[in-house]
Amino acid sequence: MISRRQVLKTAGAAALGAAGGMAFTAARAAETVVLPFANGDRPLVKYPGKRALIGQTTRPPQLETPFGVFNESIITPNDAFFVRYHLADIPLDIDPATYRIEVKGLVEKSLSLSLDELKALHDPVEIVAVHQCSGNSRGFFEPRMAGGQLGNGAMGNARWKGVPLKAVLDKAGVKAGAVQVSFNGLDGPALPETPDFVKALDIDHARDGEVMIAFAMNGEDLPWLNGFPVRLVVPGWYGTYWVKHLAEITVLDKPFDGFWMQKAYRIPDNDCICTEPGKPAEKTVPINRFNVRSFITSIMGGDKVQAEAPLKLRGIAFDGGSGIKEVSVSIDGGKTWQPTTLGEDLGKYSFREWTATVKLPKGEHELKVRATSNDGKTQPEKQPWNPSGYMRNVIETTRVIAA
Ligand SMILES: Nc1nc2c(c(=O)[nH]1)N[C@H]1C(S)=C(S)[C@@H](COP(=O)(O)O)O[C@H]1N2
Ligand SMILES: [Mo]
Repeated sequence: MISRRQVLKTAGAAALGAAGGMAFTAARAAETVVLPFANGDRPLVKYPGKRALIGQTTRPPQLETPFGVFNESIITPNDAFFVRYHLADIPLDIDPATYRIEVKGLVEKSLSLSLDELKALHDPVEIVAVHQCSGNSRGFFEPRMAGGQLGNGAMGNARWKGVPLKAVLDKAGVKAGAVQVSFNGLDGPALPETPDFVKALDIDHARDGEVMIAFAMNGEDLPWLNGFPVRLVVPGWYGTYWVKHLAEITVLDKPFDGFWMQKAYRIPDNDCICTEPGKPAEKTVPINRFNVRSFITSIMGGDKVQAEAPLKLRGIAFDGGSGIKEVSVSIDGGKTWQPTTLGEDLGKYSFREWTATVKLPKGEHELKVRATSNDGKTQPEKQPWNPSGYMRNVIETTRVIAA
């Protein structure tokens, strides 16, 4: 329960005072991990409320989920969920008793909602949904580009619980002429020149009844680093819209003109969502829905398996909300494909488990997995390139040795 004042405490490490807010160092675990690309060495770091995760940056904290976690369960545990921030001045002291969410702009009546008032607006709704950073898997692009060199761990699947954003907007009364709604969290830039992190959705999207102000994740309060006490959940859309520590909602009569919508998080406006490697896009649009992806989780590249024996393969697939229709695997580098069995359906926005049993002759093998979604989309054999390294969804290859 959210009741008392909560402060993010550092575990096993000293908190350091710094200009522009409290920076904190996390305990560094003894181990390191190597992501499978050049310069892939990463420390494992332990933050409050988190198990040891792959450290990408420390100020602000950015953590990636070790890939093995996705084989533990279809729901990603809160303490293993990835963390991404843009701005160094993250909130370190939040009092849920005095927390307020402002709703303003083109509305009949501006609101300043306490957490209790928010919860009283509507019966809680729940949705299982994948949350994924636009730059998930960026480190695998060739040629490489600037940005966080992420492996495949900037994603996770959780059961989110909250209040539909629509209920909040209806309470305020959206006026005619509304075009977009912008969302701002409590974090801010360390330097005044840096633009604050603010995102926006079209008014119809914001009122679709699915976009949610979430206050719980997998049956618990949101972890601090995942947006305590409330965050936006935008099912099927990239994580950049899932504003954490949500404090300000503004209804606008024109498209939001802030940096993080107009300059950042944009993709080439063409069918392949691609450019010639190294070239900028002529025309761009804001990034939006996930494309379809799938992974083998039960074995990792380089693993040794038993030859000529039944080998159970398992993994996950997801897309931007049409749901997974089928998943196929190949044990011969993509020449032939065989069907897999889909697991329990937790909803069209969730990870979907798949399993298959294969038999490998002695030698080295390239295992591949390919998902098709209900809207008929599938994964490409060759990854199209884009300047920001977003939306990677190439058919994944796992190399194993059968002996
Ligand atoms: N307040 C705030 N919300 C934010 C961000 C941020 O920098 N500040 N980053 C966004 C991006 S790009 C991603 S991928 C997700 C990451 O959410 P997580 O840290 O819970 O994994 O938060 C989104 N919401
Ligand atoms: Mo992101």
